[in-house]
Amino acid sequence: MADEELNLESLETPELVAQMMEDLYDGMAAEIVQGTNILLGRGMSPYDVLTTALVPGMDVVGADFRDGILFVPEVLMAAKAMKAGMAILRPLLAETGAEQIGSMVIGTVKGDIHDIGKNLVAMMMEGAGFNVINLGINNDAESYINAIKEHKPELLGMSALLTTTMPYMKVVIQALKDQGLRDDIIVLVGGAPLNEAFAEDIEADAYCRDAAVAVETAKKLIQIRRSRAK
Ligand code: B1M
Repeated sequence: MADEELNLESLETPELVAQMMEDLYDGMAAEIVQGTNILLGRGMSPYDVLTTALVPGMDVVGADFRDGILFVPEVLMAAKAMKAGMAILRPLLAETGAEQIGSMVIGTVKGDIHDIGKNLVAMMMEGAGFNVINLGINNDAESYINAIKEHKPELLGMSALLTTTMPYMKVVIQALKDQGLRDDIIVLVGGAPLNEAFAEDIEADAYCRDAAVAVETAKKLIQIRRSRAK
């Protein structure tokens, strides 16, 4: 059967998930929206839709981009399809949050326009009950600092996907120190090229491997800070 004739509704869930991974790869946003809605309609949780269909689909895109099989225009189409699915899941993930447990300013650092992972972290944090101020991409130190002064969050999250942009996180942390703000805020960093040693080196409070770890770490460090303040 040709792809355009494929009825997603007729597929069993495992086949539908596999088809969605292919559709994401091909940048077919309408099909991703339809598949996401079908899975939700079948009772799959928003988190499971995200982690079983969308994120693994993007992983395949990432591997083929690295290997020179896919190029920027195709990756942009895939990213657009991913975002179309995330747009459906975002309010649903946010709904699951209980009372507000803290707030976070988050953004991708200067020179870097990757935002899918950062938006995923923002969504999961909202879902866990955090108020999230999402600064978007390409943030310089001033942008982070202005937002921190305005919103007074407990947490700052920084994302970088490029080895050339990750060192900028250190510049932001130095700027926080210069402004006397560093001790008032928990700094979490993440992004594919980072690791724990890097986070330690730049004096961030923690490296978060993925969005779930970001939520866990945020909760843990806020709790520690609050119990110390008592
Ligand atoms: Co780009 N890109 N890209 N790209 N891109 C990578 C990152 C790359 C690894 C691909 C590759 O070569 N294999 C490579 C970087 C190499 C390096 O530096 N080591 C690369 C490159 C080279 C580039 C360009 C330079 C390509 C070019 O122009 N020649 C260019 C740079 C543009 C710029 O930023 N200045 C570029 C452009 C693009 C697109 C615009 C086409 C597109 C971005 C679209 C968008 O984001 N709106 C794109 C994409 C999509 C990717 C890949 C394929 C996928 C990234 C992604 O969305 N992953 C990526 C390959 C890869 O990572 N495998 C690649 C899915 C996402 C869910 O995962 O972002 O890792 P991730 O987020 C995770 C965790 O890392 C963590 O949690 C998230 C969720 O679990 N996390 C955090 C992330 N941020 C966090 C913040 C936190 C906590 C956890 O704060 C608390």
